[in-house]
Amino acid sequence: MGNLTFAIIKPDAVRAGNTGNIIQRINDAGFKLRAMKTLHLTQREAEGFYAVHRERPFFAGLTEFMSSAPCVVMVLEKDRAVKAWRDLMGATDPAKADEGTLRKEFGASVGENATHGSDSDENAAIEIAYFFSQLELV
Ligand code: IDP
Ligand code: MG
Repeated sequence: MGNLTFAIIKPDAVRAGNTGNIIQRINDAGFKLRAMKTLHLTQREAEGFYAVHRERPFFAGLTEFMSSAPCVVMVLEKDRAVKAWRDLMGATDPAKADEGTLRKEFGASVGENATHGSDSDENAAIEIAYFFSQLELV
């Protein structure tokens, strides 16, 4: 599982028309796209996905945002995929993200920051299974 991670192109980036640009960057960085689909989460589904954050003050805003418009969910493959994808995304707050990262380029704020990435192999497996069946991983 160490070579897989779970990624989302969040509603802000989809709405802004940056889906294609972000997929191009994923491709250029050498990730293999194992699965991808567009979907519009319900607030309940967003709450399930972000359940670890339910006590945080931003939880209601986060789940409302994540269910506000369609997003693109993906399974990415690369050596040490979790770290590689987090490096490409950059810091959670786009204002603090390094030049050349996706959140620096496409993120607007700490909440609306264009992309999601798993933070561990264990959570990658859980997040992949939340959105995809084994049969959907090519
Ligand atoms: P990560 O996405 O870089 O792993 P987490 O701390 O896991 O960051 O937070 C999950 C998501 O919650 C962030 O990507 C962002 O959309 C949102 N978020 C995190 N911290 C804040 C905050 O302080 N205010 C508003 N939204 C936040
Ligand atoms: Mg996180």
